[in-house]
Amino acid sequence: MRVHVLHHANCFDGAASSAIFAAFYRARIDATAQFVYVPKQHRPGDPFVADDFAADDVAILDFRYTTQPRLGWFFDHHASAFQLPGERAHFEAEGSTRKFYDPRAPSCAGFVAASAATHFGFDPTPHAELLRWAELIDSAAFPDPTMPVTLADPALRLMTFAEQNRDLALVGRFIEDLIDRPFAELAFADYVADTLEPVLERHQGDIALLADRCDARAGVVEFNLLDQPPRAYNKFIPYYHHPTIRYVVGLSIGPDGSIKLTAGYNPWLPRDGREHDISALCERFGGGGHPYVGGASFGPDGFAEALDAQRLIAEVLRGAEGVRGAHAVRGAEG
Ligand SMILES: [Mn+2]
Repeated sequence: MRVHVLHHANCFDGAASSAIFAAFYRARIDATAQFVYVPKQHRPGDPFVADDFAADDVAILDFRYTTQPRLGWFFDHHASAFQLPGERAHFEAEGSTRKFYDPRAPSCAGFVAASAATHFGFDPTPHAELLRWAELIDSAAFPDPTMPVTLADPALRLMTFAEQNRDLALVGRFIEDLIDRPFAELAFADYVADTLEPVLERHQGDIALLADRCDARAGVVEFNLLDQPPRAYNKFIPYYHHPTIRYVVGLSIGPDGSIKLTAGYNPWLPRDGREHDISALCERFGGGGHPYVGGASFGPDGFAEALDAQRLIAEVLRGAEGVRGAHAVRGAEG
């Protein structure tokens, strides 16, 4: 039995969801199943290719739904799970007992564990460390921006490995290791340490670069790193430099050479202080994500389009300051 595990690429929750799913599948569905872990990147239109479904069984974890008839399992918690016409109706009409969606779940890994426990008798307790950190990391519930920027904790080293690793040969190995190796050991395994060493060194440079590039105005930080080499940045650095900013909207060249727009609401501010659905703003530009953090990708020659998108999103987010001010005035009068 060959199982394709299509999961959100370069995301700790995507890797953690895959580990929990494989542990569950071996325990409750087929102990001898062979897993092929296929990382998937968001893109406008249909992000899947025919090869994704060339297996005996196929799961999608922490990533978009598809009406593909070969899809066997689905677990997601993204607000943007259903983007193409008819996808949500297809999911609801099918009523599959193996496809699960809950946009309120703090992490997909936790959602897989809870769903598999409830519906298939899976025991997730051996994976408590993985699940605890997946919940904390994916909901950005860090006590302060220092934890995810200094990256001193083993779990934060593993998060960084998942986000930065570009060696496809290590994707499956890392997911399998997440199933049964303690974090304190895996975080310093040779292949993890080798991958992290240059990443952490460059990260120190990124902290200095973003101190210089973050432009904070009316509650919104914008940064533009389109003149920098392709890479992924730690998304918490702007909040480390500007701990009280409301929103961040940035542009960079992703590791695959595409232009990445990232947008977020400060995770250290009260949840109910957010005036905008970041996912919906990003969907206007073919992207997606969660209500409080999202992104969009543009082709390597999409500079003008990406700059327009950043400006428009930043304007909408800044506009909220005016709206809130007006309400305050009206409130005072009324
Ligand atoms: Mn997730």
